[in-house]
Amino acid sequence: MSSATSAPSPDDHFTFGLWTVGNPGRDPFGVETRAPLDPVDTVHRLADLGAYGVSLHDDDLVPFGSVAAERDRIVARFEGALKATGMKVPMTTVNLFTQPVFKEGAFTANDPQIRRFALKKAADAIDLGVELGASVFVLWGGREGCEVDAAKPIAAALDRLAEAVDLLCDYAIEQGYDLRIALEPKPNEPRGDILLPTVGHALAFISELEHPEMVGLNPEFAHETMSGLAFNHGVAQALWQGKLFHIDLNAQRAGKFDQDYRFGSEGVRDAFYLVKLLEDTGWDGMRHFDSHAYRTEDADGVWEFAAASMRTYLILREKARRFHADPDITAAMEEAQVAGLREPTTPEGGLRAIRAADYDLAALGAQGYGMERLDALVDELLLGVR
Ligand SMILES: [Mn+2]
Repeated sequence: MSSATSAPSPDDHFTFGLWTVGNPGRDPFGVETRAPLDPVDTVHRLADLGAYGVSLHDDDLVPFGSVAAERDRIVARFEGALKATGMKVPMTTVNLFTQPVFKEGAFTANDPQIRRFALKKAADAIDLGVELGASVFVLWGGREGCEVDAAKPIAAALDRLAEAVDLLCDYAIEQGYDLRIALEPKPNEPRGDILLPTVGHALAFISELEHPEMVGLNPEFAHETMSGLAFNHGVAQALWQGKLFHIDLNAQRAGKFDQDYRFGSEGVRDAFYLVKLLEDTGWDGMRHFDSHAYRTEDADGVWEFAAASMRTYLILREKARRFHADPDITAAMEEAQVAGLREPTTPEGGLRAIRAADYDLAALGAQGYGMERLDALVDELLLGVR
């Protein structure tokens, strides 16, 4: 049996948000179709399936408004499940979007009192994450945006967003926490437009922060695809800039609502190139699924969804291995001059030599690259006939 069909193991670093398998099937037009899950049961089920760990929003584990004693009891019980299973919590995040208080924004709400409450909640969530062993804290600003442009000067909102991230970095430093912050871009939904809509916007924003070295990205497949962008290109640039701190895997069709489908269920080719990128570059972080089962599913369907998410990743990982081992693909890549791109452009003599040289434009313009053949070979690989 190939490794594609072997069972997932903790070494594969698969993680799931508590909110993913715990998604109760609610949508804007319909109520829940599934019962809530106990986070302790979720940890045990995912451990049985071969996952490495779970991630969570503060409110996924400790219901909003819980008093301190209740919080401590819940956390202790959850830590018991982690200990019993060996499951880890590599990433946590803060829910700054569900409660009515955040309807106009959190870190970028017009009302300073709301911004201060959001920071208090985020600092509490950082404490919780560190207590659970997390080294990445994700900030997804779902409510940081607007529908009424007249009511939200964007530059001022970005000032407040930077101020909030700076304060949280200062807090982590003061506490001596080994923690990095990962921003998660998204173009829209639930707000009409959201700040830091793409990987590119977020990378540029980070350069304006007081502690840019502590802040990176948690890009999500669905979110970049919603913008019509190539997710694997965004991830490649984040890696290139040393800013891939975490990643959210799922599936999405461009031009649709935020679908959060099971990884690989749409855009298999995009998913393949993403997996190939992560594996080729030796990504040693989490393969984190931020997705949910279809609303049609009962509890059995949810665990099928979780198992299939990991299995699809492993199949694509095996396809990436075969890509490199396939002599026809290797030959087609040579014809496509792929290796030439790794060669520095500048010859001895620099720009002066470049300007002095003659170029056979007719020959350069006439050469073929054989990329149709290369592309078709990749299709054959993905379709299982090579
Ligand atoms: Mn996400």
